[in-house]
Amino acid sequence: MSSRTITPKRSAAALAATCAAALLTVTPASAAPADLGSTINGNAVNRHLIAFQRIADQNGGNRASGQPGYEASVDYVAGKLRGAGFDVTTPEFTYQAYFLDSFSLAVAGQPVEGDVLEYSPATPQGGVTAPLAVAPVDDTPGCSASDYDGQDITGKVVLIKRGACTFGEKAKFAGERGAVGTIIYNNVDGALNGTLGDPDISKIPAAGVTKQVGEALAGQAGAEVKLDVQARLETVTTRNIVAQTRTGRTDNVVMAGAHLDSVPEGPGINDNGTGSAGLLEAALKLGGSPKVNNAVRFAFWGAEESGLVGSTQYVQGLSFEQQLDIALYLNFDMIGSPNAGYFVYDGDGSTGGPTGPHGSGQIEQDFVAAMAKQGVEVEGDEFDGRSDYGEFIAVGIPAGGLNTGVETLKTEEQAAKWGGTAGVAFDPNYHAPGDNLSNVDRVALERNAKALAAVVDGYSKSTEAVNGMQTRAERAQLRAARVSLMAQHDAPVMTKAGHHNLA
Ligand code: DPN
Ligand code: ZN
Repeated sequence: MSSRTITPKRSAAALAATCAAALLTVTPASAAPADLGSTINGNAVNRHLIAFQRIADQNGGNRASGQPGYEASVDYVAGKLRGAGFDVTTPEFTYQAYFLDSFSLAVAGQPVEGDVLEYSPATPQGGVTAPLAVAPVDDTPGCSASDYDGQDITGKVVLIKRGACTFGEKAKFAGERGAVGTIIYNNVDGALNGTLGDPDISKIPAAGVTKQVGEALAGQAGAEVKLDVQARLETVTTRNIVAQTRTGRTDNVVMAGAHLDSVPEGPGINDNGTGSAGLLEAALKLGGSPKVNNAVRFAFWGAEESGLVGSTQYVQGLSFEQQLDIALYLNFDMIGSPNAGYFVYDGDGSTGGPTGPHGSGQIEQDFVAAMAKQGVEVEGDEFDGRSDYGEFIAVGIPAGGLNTGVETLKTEEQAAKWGGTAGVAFDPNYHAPGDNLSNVDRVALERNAKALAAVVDGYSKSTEAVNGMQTRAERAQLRAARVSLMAQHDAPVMTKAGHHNLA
């Protein structure tokens, strides 16, 4: 095992002093050098969270991409990484962001509780007023234009049940048959929280309502609907941070990332101050020129909350050879949820979700072991496409990582195993103003940060267990096979963090 610090040449006097100091410690001479995980201290990680909270407080309460709180977060993180001697760049990128100015929905003169679907076109000023039509409720409601064969929906607002295809497709088909708007209702309890997926799919405005509201509206065909959406697309310029060690092989890079942006609604301390803080602290402890076999590249992503934009553009901006230089990718998004669970991305598909690229099962095992070492039993978490590993696995790069749970409710069994409260979300403040410094589980944060550092440390020495003694040609072949497999299956995923585009 290598020591983390490079031992400088020392004078005889300094050496004598060091030896004397060593004699005073209880560490046996044979003790292995500390691994990176054991150098991580929860208070040091928390200090970065305090910084993010202050940055949000000084910048309108958020750290969202395109906003000053994000820029200040970049300055803080990049400054620390530069200070630690990393090779740091902050590549800029742009994207189209959807801004909603106002939304209202009324049926038969009564206001109806609902929300816009992300990327819904705006209505004219003053909204659209039209009679309500109800799409047939079958196994594939509104999933093809022929669903409207027996019905004239021209000039109407169509009510469609969630299920079987994307919201974007439902809106598109209704628009093709002449509808002037659509209301999509949930098929499970809770808000629909939907996105059309992209700004071009639908020509007609789209609203989302709960199951209860939708079922009530289904009995009101012909009633007058007034839907008013004032929204716009704007080009946002923002950046990622990419910091690499100056040592280690650059053709077998260990990559680890966390998104640094928050949603506009709050300071984003758990989501994802925690992942950023843990990753930053591990980088600072590793240092810019460690004695490693493989270079380590840390990424702090921008615009994750706008649809995984920073990580996606980063991966797509690399040539195939540059992608091949990346041995694996590790992701850390929410690692201090206040009602924490302990989740490791399910690389081998054993929980029933998609299997990660070749090697992802080994990464899963290495995280399981790093948590077990701290006495924590974990559960597998599906690669559901909701965080920045998405584009890495799409191009066949083995991936893994940790999270402590999002909006899902903790079960009795999980509460018995991990503590916390059953029937309450892992993070009740997810994407809300309450995602602040008061609502973090610091024990979970420290454990996850230690595991993060331990696993990064291990791979900086060798990735053989993940990729084998692969030749470059073998690696290329495996990744190409993976990409074509993904294309065949056309795996359904959520395209925006927390915003379903699907049934
Ligand atoms: N991607 C997270 C967000 O930023 O909203 C939510 C999330 C984290 C979902 C981890 C799944 C796993
Ligand atoms: Zn988020």
